[in-house]
Amino acid sequence: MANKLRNTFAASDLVTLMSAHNPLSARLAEEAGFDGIWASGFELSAAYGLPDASLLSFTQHLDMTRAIVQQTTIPIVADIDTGYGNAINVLHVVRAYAEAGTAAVVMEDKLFPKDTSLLAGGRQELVRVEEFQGKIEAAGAAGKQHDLVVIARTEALIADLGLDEALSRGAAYAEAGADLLLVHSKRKTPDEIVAFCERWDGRIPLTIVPTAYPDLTEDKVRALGKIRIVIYANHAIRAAAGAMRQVFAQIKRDGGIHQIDKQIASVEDIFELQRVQAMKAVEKKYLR
Ligand code: SPV
Ligand code: MG
Repeated sequence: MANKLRNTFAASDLVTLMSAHNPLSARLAEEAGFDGIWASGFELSAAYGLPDASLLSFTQHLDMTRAIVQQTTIPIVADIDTGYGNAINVLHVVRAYAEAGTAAVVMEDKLFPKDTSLLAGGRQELVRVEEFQGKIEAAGAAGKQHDLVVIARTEALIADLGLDEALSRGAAYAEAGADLLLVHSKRKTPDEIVAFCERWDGRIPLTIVPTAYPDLTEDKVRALGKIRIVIYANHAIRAAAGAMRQVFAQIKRDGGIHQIDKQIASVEDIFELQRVQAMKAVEKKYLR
């Protein structure tokens, strides 16, 4: 089967991915019209009530990602963090994600165990360029049979190593066979990413995660020319946390669910998201 993300590339100039931490959030993202899903490590960690610091096992993330793949039709881009170890771990891990049906993996050049990128004062240690090139080659080999897209991610800007280091790492990762380069920035304005884009020679397309610099709209991204994927990396969990907090507080305040009932998704809405009708249709066929 053709890789779904490559098909999406052919159909749209800028691919937008929405985060998800379970199949329900992924289904809502698909319903909203996003091109694909970001199976975010940060979101799944948060859903478990844990920091995004290599605490979840690879199979915990893989199991949820597989469940997301099974309940959606759009391409799934899996966040595999550092690849859970060295190039041998990467071979094992990437094969499993490819077999689960993901369209792409994003692997970052940090040391395992990692710390999350946007945390002020977080530990941000990078692996050697040669080591990460080996890991990219391993990812490419492991995903080849499934035409998996390999996105290499540099954390050079997150680690405050500067534009030159980010650019040279990006070039080295392209040389190792990455299909795209994700360059992450924690600056509160788009300037750093814009400067990177201007200096990037375009040998492979870029992916960005504008969490920290939300003013970079899709129109502005298109104008930069070299960016192919934008990832809205944590908006499912942030939307869910904010909405739950508000609703729970109102129920406490009101002393019951009588006021909130009309304001939240109906039980029928959830039935629809669970595809209950489809189950009823097969019940007719098989239940005797
Ligand atoms: C994630 O969503 O898990 C990411 C993006 O990797 S960030 O949290 O900004 O590192
Ligand atoms: Mg992550």
